[in-house]
Amino acid sequence: PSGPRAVPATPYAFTHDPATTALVVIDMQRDFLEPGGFGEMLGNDVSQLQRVVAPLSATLAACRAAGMLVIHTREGHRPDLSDCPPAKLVRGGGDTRIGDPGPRGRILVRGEEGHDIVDELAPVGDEIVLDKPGKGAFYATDLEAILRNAGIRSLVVTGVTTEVCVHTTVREANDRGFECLVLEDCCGSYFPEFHEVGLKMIAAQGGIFGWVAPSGAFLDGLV
Ligand code: TIU
Repeated sequence: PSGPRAVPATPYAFTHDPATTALVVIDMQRDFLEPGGFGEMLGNDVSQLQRVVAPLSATLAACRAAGMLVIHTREGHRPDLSDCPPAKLVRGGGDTRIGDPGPRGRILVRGEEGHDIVDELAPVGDEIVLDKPGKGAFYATDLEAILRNAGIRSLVVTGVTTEVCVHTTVREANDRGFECLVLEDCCGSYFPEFHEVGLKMIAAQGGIFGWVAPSGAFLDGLV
């Protein structure tokens, strides 16, 4: 089918048209999902994020088949770290820092293996890959221009981590007038309780900055 459809969601149905909806996949990088990267450097158990890969892979395939705009983001910095705020560079307190060598190359640096997206979710064809220096995908990027030029009104937001880059991006998008549906099983956190409460914060107060649904509810209405 074509045209608008309603996805059963919290706090109420999310109405969108796939022709004006983009799938946004946030930071599904080795640096966050695999040992030896930025996520582990910060003291996290990176295995917590693995459960996101399978449902997100299925969602990505369905959105591609539906002809939706797909945008992948990656958090990271220029090799000379000139776009990394000193405050971010020193944060974390560990021995290893952004830019230091790791098992998959320099940590959180563009062009390194660890910085790239995991194989299962690799971009295909002309899908947009957007490099961002911060947590939000709108900060210091051309994301807003890309979305407006493509006539996008709604975002289906996925990726990691729920309460950091996903939340920041959804807040930024909401303030810019985009309607956001967050797929609960397609995002994840190193802290299960932050994931749960992070999702609640989005949909509370009548959907204060978005909607939340399982990917199945979104995919059921897509094809
Ligand atoms: N540390 C953490 O939870 N997240 C990040 O640093 N970046 C993203 O969420 N992508």
